[in-house]
Amino acid sequence: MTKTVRLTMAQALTRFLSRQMTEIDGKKVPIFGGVWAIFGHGNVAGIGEALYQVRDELPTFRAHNEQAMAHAAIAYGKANFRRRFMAATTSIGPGALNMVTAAALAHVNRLPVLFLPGDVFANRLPDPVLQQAEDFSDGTASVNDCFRPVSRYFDRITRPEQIIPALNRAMQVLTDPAECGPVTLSLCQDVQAEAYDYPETLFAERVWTPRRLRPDRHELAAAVAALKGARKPLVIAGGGVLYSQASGELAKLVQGAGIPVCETQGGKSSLPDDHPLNMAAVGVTGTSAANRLAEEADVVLAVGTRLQDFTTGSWALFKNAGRTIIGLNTQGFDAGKHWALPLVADASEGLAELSTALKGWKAPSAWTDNALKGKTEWQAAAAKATASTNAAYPSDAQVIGAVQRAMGSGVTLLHAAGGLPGELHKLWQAGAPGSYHAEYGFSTMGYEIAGGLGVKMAKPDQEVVVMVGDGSYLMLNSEIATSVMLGLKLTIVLLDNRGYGCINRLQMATGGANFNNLLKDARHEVMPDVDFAAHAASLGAVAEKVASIAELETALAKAKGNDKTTVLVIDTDPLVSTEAGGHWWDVAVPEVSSRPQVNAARKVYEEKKLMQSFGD
Ligand SMILES: Cc1ncc(C[n+]2csc(CCOP(=O)(O)OP(=O)(O)O)c2C)c(N)n1
Ligand SMILES: [Mg+2]
Repeated sequence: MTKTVRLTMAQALTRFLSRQMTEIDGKKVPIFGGVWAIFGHGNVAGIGEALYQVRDELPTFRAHNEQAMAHAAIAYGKANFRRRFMAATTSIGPGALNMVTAAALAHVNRLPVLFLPGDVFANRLPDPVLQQAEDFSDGTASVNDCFRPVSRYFDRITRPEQIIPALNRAMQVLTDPAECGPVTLSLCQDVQAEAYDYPETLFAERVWTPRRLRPDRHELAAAVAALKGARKPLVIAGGGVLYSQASGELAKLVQGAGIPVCETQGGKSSLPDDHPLNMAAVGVTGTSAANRLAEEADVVLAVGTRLQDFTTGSWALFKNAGRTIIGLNTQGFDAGKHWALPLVADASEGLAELSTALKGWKAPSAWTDNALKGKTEWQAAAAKATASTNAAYPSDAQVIGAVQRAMGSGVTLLHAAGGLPGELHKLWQAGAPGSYHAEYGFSTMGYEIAGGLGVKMAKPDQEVVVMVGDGSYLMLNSEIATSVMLGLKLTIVLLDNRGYGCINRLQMATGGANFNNLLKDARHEVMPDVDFAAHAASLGAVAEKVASIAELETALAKAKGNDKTTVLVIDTDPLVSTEAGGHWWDVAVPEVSSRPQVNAARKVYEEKKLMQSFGD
């Protein structure tokens, strides 16, 4: 007879989560770093009671906003290279839906997170309950169905025993490098509290190790043949290099064969910025060093990248007509994109096998030397953009220079939206793998501060520096208070250009009037003058407004000694961005307009569109 234990569904769930382990550096650790929770109707009585039972093995953390706590959970998974992750639970209705945007963020970025939103009563007796939407024609619909398209696995638990196969499936998805993404177990509130005789074996300790898929023989042979025939090979390193912790194998391959490397937003820090073969950022926000190689490359080895438009310059970047793209990716969907030669494998395993097969082969030295020269030229341009200044309104690049000088490359730098991603991708000199944390798959405003908190939980000994614009800050800043409460220090640099600077620039570039982006161009009775330092201080942070780049550097140096979250505010220029580097990006310009500026922009747009290649 199977031995059983009588538990509520929620108790079974939390007990199960607390028994899942992984091994990091030979040490067994819980795979779940904890559970973020905002309680309410639909989770306080069920999941809330169950989390209390396991609070010593599976800590619960309280936040101020469900989207933000989900950001923290997701950032934790990313900072752990997807080897460990967190869960997040909410009440039904608004609490649950507040996590949907974060679910999409994790879905796009292929990051593991377990969502446990409360759901309506499975028995429907008290319907409609508080916070329940009513569908006139579908009795099974609930607002939590919104999680379906943004979850890699979605299940609604309407009977207590359903949690048994659901947890199995959840763990498979969370730990599978190819399928990895958000899992949503939507927990009907009555079912959370229902008891069932669960088999004791469900709660046995399990140790999950990452699956490292090795390449198929034929795919490997085709990739090796393509690379051996290359005159101008180039590697694009994406986030998959970091998740696979393949930096060592990447360095070995490219050093052996003299192949230059460029990095996507997700893949930046795959090699340190000062690695001679690292051409750094590629694409729309790329360096001149990387982009001129991408234009000419005849074989592009794309490793662990989704090849999104910022990487490919909306498919106008690669100009060598006879080029071959090799897609080394653990996920077949990505490996075969744009008719690439697929090489389905874990990045580390795939790179190792390519190294072995290419032993003794070298790219033509003229190509490698040309790359090194291009890097030197780029470094001079970047140094100019980031140099110190006395300007009253410095550029984002000049602020980045100050942060880099004050903090070095040893910190973990985090950003997500606004003008900063482009500038940081080009200009930040990253150190160790994972030290550059960008959320630029979904580019969610409001990821920054909560994301920083998640990174700090994953790397408590690291200085975590968050760079954020005034727009993103105003959208979601509440977890500053949580960082103070948990004693998890962040250094937040807030660039106040009084509006949505990058969108204003995009508006101008597409012929638009300055309209509704900068505060001065928005309908107003009173011009807002937000005192960000006072605001951050009210949340418990150490906060200061600095008047210059020099003051910022001094304040950052001082902040290193603080053990409390520190917010440094600086006014910046909304109109300037770094001219050097970069590439065209496809943003559709209106075909007809009464504005001559729009018509002129449309003409340029139509010319640029001709650079795009289709069918590859
Ligand atoms: C949630 C969300 N809403 C809207 C956008 C579109 N968007 C991208 S950047 C941006 C402006 C960001 O303003 P700020 O943080 O001040 O940065 P700045 O552009 O001024 O550098 C907007 C509205 C987004 N990425 N995310
Ligand atoms: Mg701004």
